Amino acid sequence: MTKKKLNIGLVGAGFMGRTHSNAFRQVGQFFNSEYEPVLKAIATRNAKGAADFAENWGYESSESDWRKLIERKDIDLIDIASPNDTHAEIAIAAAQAGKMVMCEKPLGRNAAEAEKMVAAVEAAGVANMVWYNYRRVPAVTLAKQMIEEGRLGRIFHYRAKFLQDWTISADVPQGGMGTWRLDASVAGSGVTGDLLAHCIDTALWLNGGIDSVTAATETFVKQRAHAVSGKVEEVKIDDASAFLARFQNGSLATFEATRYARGHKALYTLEINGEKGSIAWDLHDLHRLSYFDYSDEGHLRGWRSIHITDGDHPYMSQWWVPGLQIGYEHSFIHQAADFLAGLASGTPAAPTFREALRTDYVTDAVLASAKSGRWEAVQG
Ligand code: 4PW
Repeated sequence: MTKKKLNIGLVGAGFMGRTHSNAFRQVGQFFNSEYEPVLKAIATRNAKGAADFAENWGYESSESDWRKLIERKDIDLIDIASPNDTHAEIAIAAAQAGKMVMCEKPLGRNAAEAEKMVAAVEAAGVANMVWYNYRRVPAVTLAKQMIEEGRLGRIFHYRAKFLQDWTISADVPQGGMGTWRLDASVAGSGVTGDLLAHCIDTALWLNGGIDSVTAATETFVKQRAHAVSGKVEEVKIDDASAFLARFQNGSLATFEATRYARGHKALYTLEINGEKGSIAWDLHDLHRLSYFDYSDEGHLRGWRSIHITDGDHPYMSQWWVPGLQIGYEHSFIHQAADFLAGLASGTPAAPTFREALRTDYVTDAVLASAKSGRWEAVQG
């Protein structure tokens, strides 16, 4: 079958640029689609960096200004993997030029910015998606399936946390390459938009909408040198953020994220407790879904550990033989596969910009509540 070429222009050559490039390179080998992603061009500000990235990942060309990608007629899709403060401008320009747009999370630095991005892609009628990759870890996708099958029954509790420890030292600068996540003007917020956004996206998907939140945030290191200017500046991001949430289905939830949990690098865990059962998942053991089924016979009842490597499990039939594992990068490959499947079927892959905007509404409410000290309603 002759495949339709999908010419990709990537913006950003950092960590996320690599995860996306790897996904586009591999997806066609493992997932059948009528579309074939073509790594057409990469743009990043540093011309040599762009050229090196292009050579390493197999992009046909490179640019040092993302605007060049948007002007090019031979590019169908702009993939945004650059820092958060660039998302809106690039996405809006790309949509106005009629390009499809994929964007790394969070969609905007705040909901107001994200709303403009939603308006732009919807006005242009172009395909769009936000890279919330953890939905596509097979164990998390299986959790969704189990909830839809009614295996947990009425949900009482949702519990999620995302813990890291990489900013404990006061010597870590803010701003610049690699440390822009600490600069509020670039990132929008700290762990709320960076880490809790993942937890919130998964939660909205698995457990439905959030009505209201009450939050507390803390900034442990108050001043840091700027990575480029060297000037010591006030730190305006939240280093840690915790909140309680009331979901529309009546369940009560707790969320926590920090970059000050010594010993933890990327511990994303979630647990859901329902009337009929519970499930729990841990990114450090991503193939495993722990499941407690209250309908088991009493003498056998207990937490079971489902090893998600079987052909019956989501996405796994496309990989190796049962029992063999996949990893973090595969969640991005799955997301690329779903995007291509969405293009082919006409049913857009989730989360679209509009769906991902809901996460920005929650993170805005979390930050507002941390300031006001009150419960805040979630917009949308
Ligand atoms: O999006 C998140 C990043 O900003 C990631 O999922 C993990 O936390 C890894 O790096 C940061």
